[in-house]
Amino acid sequence: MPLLDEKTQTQEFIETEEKYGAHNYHPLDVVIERAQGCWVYDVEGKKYLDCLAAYSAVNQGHCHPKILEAMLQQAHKVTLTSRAFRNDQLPLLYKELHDLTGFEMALPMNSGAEAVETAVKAARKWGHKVKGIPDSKAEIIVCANNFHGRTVTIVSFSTDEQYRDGFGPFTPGFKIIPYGDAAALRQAITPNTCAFLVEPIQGEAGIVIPPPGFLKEATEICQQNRVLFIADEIQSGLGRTGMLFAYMHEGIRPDAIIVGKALSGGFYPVSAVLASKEVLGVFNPGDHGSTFGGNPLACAVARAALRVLVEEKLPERSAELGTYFLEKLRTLRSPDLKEVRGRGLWIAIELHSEARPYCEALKEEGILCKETHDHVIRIAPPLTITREEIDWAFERIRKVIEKG
Ligand code: IF1
Repeated sequence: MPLLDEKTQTQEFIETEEKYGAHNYHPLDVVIERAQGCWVYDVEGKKYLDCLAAYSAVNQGHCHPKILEAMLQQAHKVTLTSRAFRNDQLPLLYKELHDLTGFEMALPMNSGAEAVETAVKAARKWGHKVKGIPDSKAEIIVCANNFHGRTVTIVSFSTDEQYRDGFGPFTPGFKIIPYGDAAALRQAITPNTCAFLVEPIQGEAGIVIPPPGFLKEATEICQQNRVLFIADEIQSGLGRTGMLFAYMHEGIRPDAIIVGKALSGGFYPVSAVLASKEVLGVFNPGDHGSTFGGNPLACAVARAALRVLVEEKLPERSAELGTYFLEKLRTLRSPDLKEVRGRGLWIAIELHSEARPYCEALKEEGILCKETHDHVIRIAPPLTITREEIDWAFERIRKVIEKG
């Protein structure tokens, strides 16, 4: 038994982090030192089932050996050439993204927000140069309760006051409609509208699934008005919802999609905009770029991450095991339980009270998950999770939820 004044390693790390780091997060007090598959291990040697998967960036499971191997092999060869020269990994990633998704072209970036910014620039430039919108008049429609990243332009069209507080002045040219409201979309379109940017399922908002038919009607409205339909699949994509992309559940075809997070399996920031030649063809040399965008290390990692998704049939696993997990969670009984919803292995447990205490209690049971928007516990494990691990997790979730 340590002496009273002896600090645990966890406390030491937390104090150092709190002392020298900006406080832009309120993380759970667990200090992770290694991870493998669905499990993470803290500095005290405790293990936890990871039910957040780094906000769906490790769909392939932590430290997947095949992605690690690809990263190490490439790192021994060349990591960064800049786009001033060419490299032997980027064209291969382009081809593999085309073959997998059917989109003609890609523009590679690093973080999700950078890819969203790239999509905004592509849509505006397409609006001005191809659709013929008067210069600097292009408008983009987004949905209330969206989350597309943290840059000043992106929070310019956020409806979350905290994400905007103190960060103005904001970028103009965006209109906000209620999520799921096709009539409002039709109403908001003007001759200057160049794009509709939407999450096929809203993640940060609490895994909010739009009314059936909304996405299909929205794509039809966009086609009728020559407005680009852009799906942000950074969190919902790459198998999370039980299909390769969430938009596929609705039988639609966006004009462009934005990918990130699991595009690298959590090894490295890799993102991209995928679209037609008509859209990405608006970029001329020198229009747009990034020091690390499309670097050979990122491309080698992304190629391996996509190979794992396909070879291990992770979208199919997500569909099968997500249905299994959701059915079990729907047997939970508690007066504090408002709704259990989800698609694939992307599940929300919505409560009447605050979700954070439940997340703290789940941590004590060996499960790591994160509250979103106060009342929702987000359950999003790596897509490599097994039935046995789901059963193990369910017993502990039931203990915490039904104890109340
Ligand atoms: C944070 C949640 C928040 C995203 C979608 C773009 C981005 C994200 C649909 C930007 C990023 C992350 C960011 C992280 C927490 C997490 C998140 F939605 F996943 F829960 F914040 F809302 N589009 N989502 O989900 O990608 O630049 O981060 O690579 O900022 O706290 P990024």
